[in-house]
Amino acid sequence: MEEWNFPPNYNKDYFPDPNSPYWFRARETMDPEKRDDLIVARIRDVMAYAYDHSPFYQRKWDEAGIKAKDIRTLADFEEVPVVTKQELRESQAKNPPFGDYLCCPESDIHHIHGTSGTTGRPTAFGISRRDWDTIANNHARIMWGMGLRPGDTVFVAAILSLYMGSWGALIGAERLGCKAFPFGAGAPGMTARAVTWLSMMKPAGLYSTPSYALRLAEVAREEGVDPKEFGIKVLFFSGEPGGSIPSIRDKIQDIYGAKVVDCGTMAELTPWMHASGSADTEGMLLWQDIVYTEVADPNTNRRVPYGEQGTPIYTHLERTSQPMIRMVSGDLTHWVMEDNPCGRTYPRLPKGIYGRIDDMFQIRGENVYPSAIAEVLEGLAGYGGEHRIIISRGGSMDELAVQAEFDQETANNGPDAVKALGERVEAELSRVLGVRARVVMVEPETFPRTDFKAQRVVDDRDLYQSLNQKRGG
Ligand code: 8LH
Repeated sequence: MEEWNFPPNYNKDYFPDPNSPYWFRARETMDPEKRDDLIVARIRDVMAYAYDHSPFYQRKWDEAGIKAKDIRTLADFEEVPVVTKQELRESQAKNPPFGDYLCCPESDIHHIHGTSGTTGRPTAFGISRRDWDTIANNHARIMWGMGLRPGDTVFVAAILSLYMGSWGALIGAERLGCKAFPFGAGAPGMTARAVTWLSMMKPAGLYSTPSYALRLAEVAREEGVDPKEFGIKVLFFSGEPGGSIPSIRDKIQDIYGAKVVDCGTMAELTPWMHASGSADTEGMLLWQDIVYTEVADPNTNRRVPYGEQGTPIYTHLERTSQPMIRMVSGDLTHWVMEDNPCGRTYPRLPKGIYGRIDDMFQIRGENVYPSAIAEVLEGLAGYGGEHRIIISRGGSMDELAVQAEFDQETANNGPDAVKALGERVEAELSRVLGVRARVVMVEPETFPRTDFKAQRVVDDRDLYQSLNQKRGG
């Protein structure tokens, strides 16, 4: 089988037939049942390796009475306890800096990275030379599937410090034989400079968050440049919902005249592109031979049937420094198993990852996702590109308010046009979400834009409750 070994040891000189849409045809197109059998065997290898090298996994599995050799089916694997982010943080607090799930000697660590979160103890990633190469090979393979080819220029327009996303895109581009441009993002004036560099370099591929691609397009237009002039073929996005939300995806494809591919899971799971669309398949394919993904009931951590929704649980099949074995994401998605237009036989997330379960809120009994509100707004002509979602508790029930920008054209058409747009937004949100939202239309450019992942929810409920408690209410 095409370089499917554990521990992995990829041939750095390998390239597929230039006419093949697949990097590894057999691995990508095999009978899924046969793949599942191979995955079960690989899970045993990875578990035995992690048990031998990490007190963390020894403790966890001894307590659960589970041994690698007992895993004979994917259903058996569902008995293995999940790993949470909190456990990783605790392990690193007790065994600094990499935790007792580091499975290689510290002297093998080739790169240190870390989580980009701003609250609480960050998590450190210690990535061995072997894993660094494995990540690069996996990402090159998936980027080949997106249609990128050796010699293409790939422009990484995302923060290059504490964000694993940028590094994965960069090393994948390098392994693919591309001209990799680690441009970055986040410094003052950088977006305008990106416009200049994109016009000069005309990259085939651009990596960013979806929010930042929209921002970049706004700035390009302010600079008098049509984003189509960049000549981009593929925009590949990760980090937040957007790439699989039709109204957002189509808008960005239209602005740039390029194909959008959605990819990305979590920094801990790098190669995070293991959930990624391809040149011909929308949504996200689960490249199960790299990271085995279960979409599971968040209460039982057991797989839900195809067609249903749940939280992704991820298992590295190719990492050896900090392998994640049943790491629960806390995100929500739904999965299907259908024939994919690209011929790959992987399960798929047709609507991508909706967002974190924690980000979901309930308004009068309805579950509402911030990404669903973005989807509605992006689909309406006249929307100015940013919004805020405010959840408050006026009386006994939670209330939803949306502040949405109108665009310059609507502004030019006067107050009646703005009012009509507000009514359309309100009607559409109520139709799609099933709850009424109070909509306030605001001037173009009211809200700051992001260089990274959008943060749009303002939750006033705690404030309201604490005020109430102070009053003795
Ligand atoms: C997504 C998506 C997506 C991530 N659609 N939600 O993607 C690059 C990796 C490195 C990354 O973003 O990792 P990080 O910073 O640990 O964040 C993980 C979370 O980001 C993940 O749990 C999701 O909630 C979100 N996310 N890619 C929707 N394509």
